[in-house]
Amino acid sequence: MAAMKKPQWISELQRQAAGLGGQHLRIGVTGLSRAGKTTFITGLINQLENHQRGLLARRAPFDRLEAVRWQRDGVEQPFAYLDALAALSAEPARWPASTTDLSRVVIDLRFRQTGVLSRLQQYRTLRVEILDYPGEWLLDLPLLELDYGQWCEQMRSWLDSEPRRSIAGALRDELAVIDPLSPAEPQRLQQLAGAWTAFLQRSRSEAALSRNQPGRFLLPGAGVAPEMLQFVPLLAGNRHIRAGAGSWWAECEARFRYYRDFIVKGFYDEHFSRLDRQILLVDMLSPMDAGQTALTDLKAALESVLQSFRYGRNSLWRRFWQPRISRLAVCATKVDQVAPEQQRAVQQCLEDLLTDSLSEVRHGGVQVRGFPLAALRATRQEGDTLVAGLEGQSGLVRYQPGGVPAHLPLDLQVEGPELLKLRPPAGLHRNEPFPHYRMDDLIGWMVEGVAL
Ligand SMILES: Nc1nc2c(ncn2[C@@H]2O[C@H](COP(=O)(O)OP(=O)(O)OP(=O)(O)O)[C@@H](O)[C@H]2O)c(=O)[nH]1
Ligand SMILES: [Mg+2]
Repeated sequence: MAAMKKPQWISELQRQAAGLGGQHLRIGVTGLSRAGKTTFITGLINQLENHQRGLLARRAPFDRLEAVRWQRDGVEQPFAYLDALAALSAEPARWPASTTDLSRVVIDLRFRQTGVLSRLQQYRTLRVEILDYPGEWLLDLPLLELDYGQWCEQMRSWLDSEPRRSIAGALRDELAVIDPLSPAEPQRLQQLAGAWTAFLQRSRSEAALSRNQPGRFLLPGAGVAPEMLQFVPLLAGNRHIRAGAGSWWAECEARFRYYRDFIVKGFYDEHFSRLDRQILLVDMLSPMDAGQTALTDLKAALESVLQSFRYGRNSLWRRFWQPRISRLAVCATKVDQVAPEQQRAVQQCLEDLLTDSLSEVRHGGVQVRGFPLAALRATRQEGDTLVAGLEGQSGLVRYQPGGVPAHLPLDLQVEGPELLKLRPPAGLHRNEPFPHYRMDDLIGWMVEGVAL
């Protein structure tokens, strides 16, 4: 019998369906320095690559996932997945290195179609795009709203209070005595910019502070000329100053403007434009451990990052209303450091910290959900103790993590659990799903609602 010719309308439908088959999902992974972004992205690729063996296998639409391809060809600055894997699967295992520049992740997922649709089109593809970057850069977003004089005022008020006042020490006085209208001294300016960088480093390492600006002083990234990073806040200045060419003020202001309008704006556009969904990763446990000032700074830092959404013509806030970002996952990271029954309390403390910002985001029509997350579980539970390896040591330790309050008190005074420096678990391999907490729930929620 001769093969039946396919009616033309079926061919046309097939052609259209093929055109519709490729979907894009841009996920913004937003997190301050050390929040766990790189480990999370590595874990995400690992869970997707091993979807058949992990918890995703039982969850729609991943039960129809046929193939996963981590794309490198044609991707500018691809994410160093293999380097991260090499560190994690080393003997002894190491965490991925802290990020020093922007990189991109592109993952293509191919889903099998079922039922009637499968006649028209056998597969649908989803391209997931994510950026990784040093967390320090995120803290520059609020600069988009400031001019140089306002920034100087803000820095003066930050340096007036502890712990920044003590950390800055003599630098604060040096910056305060400079007359902004006097002629600039390039060599001294260079020294002061170096001293400001050292101040930011100490704020981060000694006091666990989050708001360390300008972030590129800590991690410049490629393509930023070092001389453009030579400016400091002139503490005697204010928003009303106007100064002639060649003055301290003019020199610092010009570089501040370049920093704000090209470097920060460029990153903002790259990170925040065209996002479909967003994952906010927050290491809540370290600042809870460090104490009240670290928590206060974290709160202010996250609020200002979330507020960046509201500003500007190209603001996310407007897209929330449209709404373009339809889902925001808020995740307390590294919760494997506490007992499983304490993990929800860590998440609750994070949501307590961000109550106002999150209700504004919800008000804008965005779905918000919390996930106490561990992208990579470094601990194992045995009875009421946790078992894990410590960084720089062999063997395992058994310990009981301290308590986590059910809620964050309003004055942010908490006794956090004592944290140990854990190393990743032994025996990780690219072709086995990593142990984790709730990565499957999060990944499932991120793609929910995408027609696949
Ligand atoms: N126990 C545990 N520790 C984690 C986990 N994820 C990250 N960490 C720890 O947190 C550190 C920082 O994680 P990264 O993934 O490098 O964080 P990041 O947000 O990429 O940091 P930057 O690149 O510096 O902005 C790691 O070196 C680990 O010590 C996790 O799932 N569990
Ligand atoms: Mg990183």
